[in-house]
Amino acid sequence: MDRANVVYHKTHPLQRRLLRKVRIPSLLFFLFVLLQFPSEAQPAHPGTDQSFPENLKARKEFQDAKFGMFIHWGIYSVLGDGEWIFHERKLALHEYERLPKFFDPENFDAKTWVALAKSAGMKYITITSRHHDGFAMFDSKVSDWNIVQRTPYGKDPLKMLADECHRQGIKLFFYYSQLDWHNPDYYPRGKTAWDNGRPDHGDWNAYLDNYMDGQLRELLTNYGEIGGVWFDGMWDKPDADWHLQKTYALIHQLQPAALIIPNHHETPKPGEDVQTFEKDLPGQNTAGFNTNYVTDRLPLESSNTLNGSWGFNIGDHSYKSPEEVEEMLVRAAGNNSNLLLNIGPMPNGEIQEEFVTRLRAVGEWTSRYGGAIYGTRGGPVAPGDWGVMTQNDDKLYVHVLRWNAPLLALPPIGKTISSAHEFLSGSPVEFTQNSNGVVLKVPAANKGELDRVIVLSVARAK
Ligand code: FHN
Repeated sequence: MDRANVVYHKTHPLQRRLLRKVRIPSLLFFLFVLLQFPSEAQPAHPGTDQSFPENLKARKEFQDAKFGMFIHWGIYSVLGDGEWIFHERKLALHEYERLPKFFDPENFDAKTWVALAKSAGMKYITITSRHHDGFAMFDSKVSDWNIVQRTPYGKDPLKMLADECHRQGIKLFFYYSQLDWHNPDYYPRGKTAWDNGRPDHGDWNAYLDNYMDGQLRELLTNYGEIGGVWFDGMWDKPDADWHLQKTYALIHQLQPAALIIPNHHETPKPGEDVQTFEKDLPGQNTAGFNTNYVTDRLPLESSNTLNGSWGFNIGDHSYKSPEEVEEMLVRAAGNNSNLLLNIGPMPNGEIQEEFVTRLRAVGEWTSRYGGAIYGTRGGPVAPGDWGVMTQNDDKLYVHVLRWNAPLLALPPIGKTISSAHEFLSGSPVEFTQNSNGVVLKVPAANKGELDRVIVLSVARAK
């Protein structure tokens, strides 16, 4: 069904005959029943209006996936100093517009990128289709400010990536920056504005309805099935009318299963499918710009960087170790969230060795521990410094991350445990359970063992 454009047809003669037969009291009753249900156009709660089955299925698959690769890649990588360089150096338009001429990623190989994500145990990829510089990394007809028309490379890497993702069976999401430092119609400008030579006027409606929606239409039409759109940048103009319902309806009309993931750092709004948290676990807000509110209606995601940067940063050596990434993944899962882990490829199309080796090491870990992560949900016990719990069907997984004592006491879990064993070895684990909770005899950690996982078997939920 076309959910964006609900068309009211004229009454058919057959309908007219039927209507004559229906008595007024039954009509009033019908109207009363109808009013008991929230209409699609005006959802009762934030984010609850996607009731169509493809979308609900996609949300569940997203939650099951747990681990994704975030890729920030654009012409800014040429300068090797992150994706904000246009803004940070306060460059003029005509200066930044020289950059595409140096962008020629001759070593880009979609197959290698997708294979790397898979080897890390990542189940989806989210790539910048354009960042705040507004430069489209895809073949866009809406403007020539794009990779095909402005760079010597002249090809569409997102098309190659999408095709490869389809081939290798991994979902592809497009990051799309609503904030635009290049287009004059991004006006009135927002918090991050500087004088880069754009005129002091512009057509905001044209920017949203023609430019942005035009590009989104391209992304959701020309690249096959897409996992969804990851929006960023609304925080630049928090009080503006972003025509969100129009844009969200367009996306769901073109691809009902495509998930809308907005990084606006606010409470989810109608039409959104996932609540995402930047550099934070849900609700923790250590970064200072996320909301503390955590929805219990939508899938959750936490994004973070493998070093300290999103876009390629030649001087950033603050790499996270594989163990740090693994702990992030476990803690995300215990918080009922996915982890979207970022890398910034180089301008030649290669992914730097430091990322590759770390991702492969994480992959070794996920290949052994993935059974206690993928397809699970967080809980039932709330996460703590000691560790987290995940669960599915008839299994509860206790991930012991920081606990030196031989006994671990957990609060009541609401289910009767039939047996307990170590996840990797299968060796039985001693436990007691009563109305006060559960006490586990935690096996001693092997050298370098990050996550001691104990499996509790319980009765399957009916
Ligand atoms: O400004 C961007 C930043 O460059 C990066 O894309 C991150 C990713 O979550 N989001 C923005 C800041 O909220």
